Amino acid sequence: MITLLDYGAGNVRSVRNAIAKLGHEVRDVAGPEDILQAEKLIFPGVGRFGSVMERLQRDGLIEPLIQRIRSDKPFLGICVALQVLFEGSEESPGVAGLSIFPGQVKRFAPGLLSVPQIGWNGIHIQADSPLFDGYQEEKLYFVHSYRVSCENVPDEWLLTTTDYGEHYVSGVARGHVAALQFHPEKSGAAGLRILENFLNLGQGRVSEVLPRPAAGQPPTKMAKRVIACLDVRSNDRGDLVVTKGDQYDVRQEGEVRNLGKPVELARRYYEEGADEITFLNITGFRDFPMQDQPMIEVLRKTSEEVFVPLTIGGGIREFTDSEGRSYTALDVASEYFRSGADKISIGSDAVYAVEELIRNQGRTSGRSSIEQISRTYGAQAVVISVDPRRVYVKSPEDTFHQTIRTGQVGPGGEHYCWYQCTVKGGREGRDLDAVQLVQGCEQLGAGEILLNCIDRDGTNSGFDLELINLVRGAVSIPVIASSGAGSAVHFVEVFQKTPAEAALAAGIFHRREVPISAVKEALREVDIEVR
Ligand code: 1PR
Repeated sequence: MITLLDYGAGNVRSVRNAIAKLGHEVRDVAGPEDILQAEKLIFPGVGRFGSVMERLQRDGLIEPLIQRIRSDKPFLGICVALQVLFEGSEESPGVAGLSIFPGQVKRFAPGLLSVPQIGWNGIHIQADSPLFDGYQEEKLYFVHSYRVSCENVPDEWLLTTTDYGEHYVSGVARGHVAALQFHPEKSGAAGLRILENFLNLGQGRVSEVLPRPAAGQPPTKMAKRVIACLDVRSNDRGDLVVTKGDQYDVRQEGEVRNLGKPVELARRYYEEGADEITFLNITGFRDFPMQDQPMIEVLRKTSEEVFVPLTIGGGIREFTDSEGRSYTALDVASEYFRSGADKISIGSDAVYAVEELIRNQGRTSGRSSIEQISRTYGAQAVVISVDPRRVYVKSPEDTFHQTIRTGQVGPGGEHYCWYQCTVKGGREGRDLDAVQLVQGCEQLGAGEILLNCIDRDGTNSGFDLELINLVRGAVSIPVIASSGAGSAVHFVEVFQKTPAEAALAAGIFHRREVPISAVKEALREVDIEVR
């Protein structure tokens, strides 16, 4: 029997599902006494440092947790649950952590690498531990902006280290207590094995031998991510299907194209090695997702079988239903997180939020969907889905928007273009450009950009590299290149010619034209790091 500390923030369902998949029963912590009495306790840290500590405080769990860890009872902490073992964090100044270890958890230093770190990185194991029985140096999934410094962890606790611009602690363990920065429940088969090793430990210790700090290890490397995207909507018969547009037009001969069932396709992509799966509820701008139970059901079912990160977008905004009940964007996002999403993606509402930010001359209100969700769940859980379209102009003076000189000449012989943001699935263009949008969203607290391109969507003609370079150069958060992939070579091109952290495709995977393994193989051949 495994006891789970679910304090109602973020995606705890994935950990629950992973434990169930491994054949163990899960019990929830119902009160402080369970913390002390549980045979094995898992603390899946999701959300911001401050909100995690606030909930622990509210539920009277701080002292029992400290006592449990100090008395060396089996404990596995994940992600923020590693960070709360320290005195505090730059993420939530003034909030005290559990203070098992000294020092503050700090934000990754600004530099060439995007923050948050989102994706698959390696670990260096610094102490023998049965947690890593069977581990074959696979990459594991990390998602965080703050990290533990090596100098704050006593040698006898150091379990693993990782490199991301700097060398930091990605795991601590001693006796029966362990905490990991990466997410084993989201790290595919490799992560499930680590989790299983913890579940099967019996009375065994997680760290048996004194550490041997290794000298001269090459830095671990972050992989470029390959993401499969499923655009989902109801067809005219009311069945929820995966569809695919051609420049966002998903109908062929009047019918919504049907490329398969969402859960089945997601499972297939997981098995084929997708590093992440994204669902976009493409009619979410007009339907209300909390009444759209099939989509939530898709997420629930998928998260039972797919152990890589799941993102869901579509319809995340405030809403009043036909009975006059009001929901905030945070309510909608929370429902998605509870149903198994690791990240949510906001499209139309992000455009409106940045328009308001500009009207307010850059002053934030604290009320936008991005701010609300980021405050509770952390920036790394908030993706912005951008749906831009090229607008060609004869000269940069013809618009106040940021233009580029483009290698792809416009229909009237124009050599310049800007990227116009759209809402409602590309149906409505706004007076906002892609650079204004992403910079505004970063300011409001978004953690990642999913950069679509209406001109390229479904064309198989390759990613819009000019757009990707423009946008990635304008922000310090990771960018997922999307729209236009037609071959494995297009993935090589996007990673060689732009700094995008990830690339996403839909059509070629749905139609089985290019397997995910072929994409990875092509990247490996040119020494691009992949999982
Ligand atoms: O505005 O917050 O409700 O979110 C709606 C979401 O639905 C947005 O993320 C928006 O991008 C998406 N969306 C709306 N309409 C469409 C459509 O296609 N008619 N899909 C749509 C966007 C773009 C990508 C696609 C890539 C790769 N689809 O998701 O998967 O372009 O395709 P490819 O590899 O086949 O070229 P809100």
